[in-house]
Amino acid sequence: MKIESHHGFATRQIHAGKEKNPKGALATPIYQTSTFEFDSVKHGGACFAGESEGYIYTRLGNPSLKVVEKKIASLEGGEACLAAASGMGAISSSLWTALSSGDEIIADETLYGCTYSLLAHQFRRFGIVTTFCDLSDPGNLRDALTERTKVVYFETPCNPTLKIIDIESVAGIAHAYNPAIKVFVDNTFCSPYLQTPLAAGADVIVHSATKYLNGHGDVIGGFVVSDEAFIADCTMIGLKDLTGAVMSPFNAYLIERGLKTLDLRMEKHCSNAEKIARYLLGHPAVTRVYYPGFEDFPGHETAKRQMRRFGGMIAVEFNMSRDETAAAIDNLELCVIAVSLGDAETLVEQPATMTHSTYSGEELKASGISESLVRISVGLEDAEDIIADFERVLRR
Ligand code: LCS
Repeated sequence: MKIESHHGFATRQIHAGKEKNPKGALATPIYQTSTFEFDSVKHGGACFAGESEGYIYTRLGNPSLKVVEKKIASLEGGEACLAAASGMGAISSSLWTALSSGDEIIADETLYGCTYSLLAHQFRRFGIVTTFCDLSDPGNLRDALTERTKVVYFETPCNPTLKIIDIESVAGIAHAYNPAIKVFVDNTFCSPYLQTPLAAGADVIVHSATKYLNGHGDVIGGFVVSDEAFIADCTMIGLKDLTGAVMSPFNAYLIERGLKTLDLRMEKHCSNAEKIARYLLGHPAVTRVYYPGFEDFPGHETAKRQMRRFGGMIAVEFNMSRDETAAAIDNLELCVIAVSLGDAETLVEQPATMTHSTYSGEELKASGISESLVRISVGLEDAEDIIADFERVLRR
């Protein structure tokens, strides 16, 4: 049966992209092959010339990857998708494709640490300059745009402070200034179940599939979603020549498997996060809770408009120093001290010490990331047990 855009999210997360395979297997086979046999030299030549559709070599395409790419494109409402070896592979393959020496990026100042490092430090070595500003006030974008701006880049909610950026406003301002500007949104924290940035006017979506999309903590992967032409360039230039960051067929299989339960997992992540955020807010040892679901959280109204629910991520500050906070959370027993997010297990980390250690002390301050901040990726356990784990630690 052909799966179309009018089918519901759950139907698409299970069936979209699937192809009937020759042996009739229900699950997508893992095409664990680096290269593909041609019928003849002539056939091989036609494949290379783009005159025949056959597969050539897994860095250029593979049936296991194709299925999951089509599924993600369907869920995000995009024309096409490219799988990559990691979220950073997706980000670098797509940005290298969009940019040349002399171009400028405007990015929000609160980003995942390695994305920040790429934009703030690495691109600079190749003559690409990033201007950082607070895009939660879209007016700041107007002041930052120049004739050289090629890309506007942000996450929403931002890692790790969950700051909300209005996708429609930012894309509107960027495109009014220059329709050729590509607005990139990193949709990792939401997954397409909670938010579809292309529908709000963005041009390119990047994902770390390591997180909610796979959802089981056993894969590193990424995706780029956009129009056919840009994805073709990302494939044939960004990934093929510049980064080589190809996803393995086995990881494509695991992600496709994880995606079949994305909506169910996201609902539970969101419900659990809601309960834990409320518990933390009422605790005397807690000085601040960052959670977009609270009515007084800046950006709450925008979050309500552009997200289906408020997500599974929380950040929190306690009435303790950075070191005291670290010592306290070391005593958690059920929750795991680990980076990454979106897994079944509740993962707790200190961004200033771990995921955002690429920021200097001053940069952390400018981005609103306090040094004692703790980030919680709320898992799929029983909320009562997660709360009991924090309660035991905070009572000390
Ligand atoms: N984008 C966001 C928003 C991320 O949080 C991460 C990784 C990436 C991109 C990069 O994806 P990767 O290459 O790791 O698949 N974030 C991590 C985090 O917060 N903890 O550990 C990794």
